[in-house]
Amino acid sequence: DGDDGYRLWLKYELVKNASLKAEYLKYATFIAQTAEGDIVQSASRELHMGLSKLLGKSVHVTNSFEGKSGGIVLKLESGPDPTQQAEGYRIQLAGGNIVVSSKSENGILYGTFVLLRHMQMRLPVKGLSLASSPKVRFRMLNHWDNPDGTIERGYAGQSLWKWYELPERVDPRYTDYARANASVGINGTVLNNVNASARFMSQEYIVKVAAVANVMRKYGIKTYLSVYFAAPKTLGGLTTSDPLDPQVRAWWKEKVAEIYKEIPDFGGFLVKANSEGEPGPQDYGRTHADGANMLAEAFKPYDGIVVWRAFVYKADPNADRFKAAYEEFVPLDGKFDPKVIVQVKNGPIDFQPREPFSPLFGNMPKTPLGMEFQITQEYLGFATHAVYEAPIFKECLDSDTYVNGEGSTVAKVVDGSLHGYARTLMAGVANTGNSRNWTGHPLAQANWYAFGRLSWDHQLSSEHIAHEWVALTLTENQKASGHIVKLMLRSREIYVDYNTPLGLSRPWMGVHFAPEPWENKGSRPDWTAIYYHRADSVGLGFDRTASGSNALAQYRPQVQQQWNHSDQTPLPYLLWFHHVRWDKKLSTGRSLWAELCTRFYTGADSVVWMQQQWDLAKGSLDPQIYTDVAERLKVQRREAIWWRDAWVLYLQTFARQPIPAGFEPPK
Ligand code: GCW
Repeated sequence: DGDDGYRLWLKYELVKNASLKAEYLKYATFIAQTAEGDIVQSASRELHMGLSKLLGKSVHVTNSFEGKSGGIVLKLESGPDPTQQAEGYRIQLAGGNIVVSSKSENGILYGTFVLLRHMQMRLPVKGLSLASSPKVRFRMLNHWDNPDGTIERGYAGQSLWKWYELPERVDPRYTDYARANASVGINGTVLNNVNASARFMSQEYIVKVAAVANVMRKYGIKTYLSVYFAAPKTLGGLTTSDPLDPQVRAWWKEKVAEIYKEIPDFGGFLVKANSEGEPGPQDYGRTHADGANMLAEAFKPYDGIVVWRAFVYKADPNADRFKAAYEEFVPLDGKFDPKVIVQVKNGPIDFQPREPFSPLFGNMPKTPLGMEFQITQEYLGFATHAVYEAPIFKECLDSDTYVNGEGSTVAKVVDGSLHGYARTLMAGVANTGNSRNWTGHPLAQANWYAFGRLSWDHQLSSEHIAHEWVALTLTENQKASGHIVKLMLRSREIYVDYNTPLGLSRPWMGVHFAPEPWENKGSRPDWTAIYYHRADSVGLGFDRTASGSNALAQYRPQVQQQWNHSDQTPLPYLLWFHHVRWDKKLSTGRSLWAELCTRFYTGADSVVWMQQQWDLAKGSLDPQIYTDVAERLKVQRREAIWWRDAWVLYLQTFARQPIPAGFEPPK
């Protein structure tokens, strides 16, 4: 029976080890659901289903456990406990039962999934004592899904949301989507693209959204919408969308009220404004703060929030796009309504395979800054390249901004501990679609999983998460899982080596897939690869030191020190900050040109190593999943060579040097 990947990491395979099974069965004589509510109800339903698969036993659900032992108790904690946040959970042994408790229904659900995961990982019950609270409050997915079912930068089929069937028909898959998210602690979802259609603000769509929200609610997930800033004009028929216009403000207030009538726990708005041609407050000479605060005012009577994106840059060939978000947003610090969170992409440009952290982090102490990661592989080979992203997320979160001295990591900015933010957020641009296996590439499921786990606890290691995911999803066999985890952990560096080594970025034009490092005349001046890599007869790379754009000045001196001198800049960041001569000798002993060639060639060859690791696991894998990944790795191998050759041949026209000995020149 082939595995179609639909069940993700929630497979609940039968426990075969007899003594372990006996241990689990000791606690499987009843499930006591001692609290009421839809979310707790979901928890006990999940537990019932999970145990029936794990243990082959249908465990009955009761609502009390007085004097009984040998069961699993789901219960709300009463009384103040400062160590536990509302959504935190505790799992303990007490009175011969496993007790899953929390101050909130959400926490009970999260604890239940953790208990199930514990059994999926085949860990003992003896001494069981787990407790955890999320480090970030809003943990959400951003879908870039359009009303016509297409997904911007989506590579796993069409949208999960079937707008034409809603609200009457509610696809059962929405429930499985909600289960998967809740199982990793995600508590919010923005259903539509930030390049937003005003249609989502119409009554017709609000009731459709409400039908999806009804499903999400049962799993502790709030529903959000992206909004089109000019909707008062295009949908409301007003003459303006000026955020300071009283009629415009009234329109949004009424709109938000309409939404809350249908969705009483609505999460809020996500806004892309004055970015890549989207309308915004600057169209009326107003600021981002004016726009965001107008929306925040409309949410005053409710719990909802406004998430305002900082992804902005202008089509100016003489400006450095790297600096744009900082320049527009830092002067607004302190001007935003408390309901606003500014959402910042991890890097200053745009989800490149490797970027330095965005200099906005740490520089807006009075404004909650949320993190935006991209789970979908827009710049990471779509659904044919295997790239495990946890190391990308971690690299950014662990970066030290030095804003309050050493140890002021990006993670501490985002989790609010550095500046005392009242509201904290981590968002991931979803990689889901209606492919049977959700993400197209089976290994891309790990990126969804990893995002969720890190949004809950950014201190988890990439390796820990990979081990978990492989055990839950692919195989219990230790040796096989060792090979796969190794493959996953190296996959990002391998991709960088054949795609954008040494700090190169954006070798692409519109589609963001094929190698296009050459100049694209006639497009926007900043939408051509040469704007980013600056190849010329002297060398390669973007000078962002004081002799160039001086973007480095946006960082604290300790950070500048790391990147200021080309001799000391770690090689992964070299060309982000320096224009380096082709013949310059690097710390590896090779010239820039030779080092580039080495990376392109070894990167492409390392895909063969990935194939070998995957093959070594073959005997322990489901044949269908094995074959799917094996075939995608073949595509990746072919495309890695394509990348290598395109770059090498192109850069050679500037470097005018032969391919170093030992590497077979492209034909
Ligand atoms: O990465 C770029 C993408 C656009 C995207 C934009 C953004 C949703 O190429 O497709 O638009 O970023 O993040 O707004």
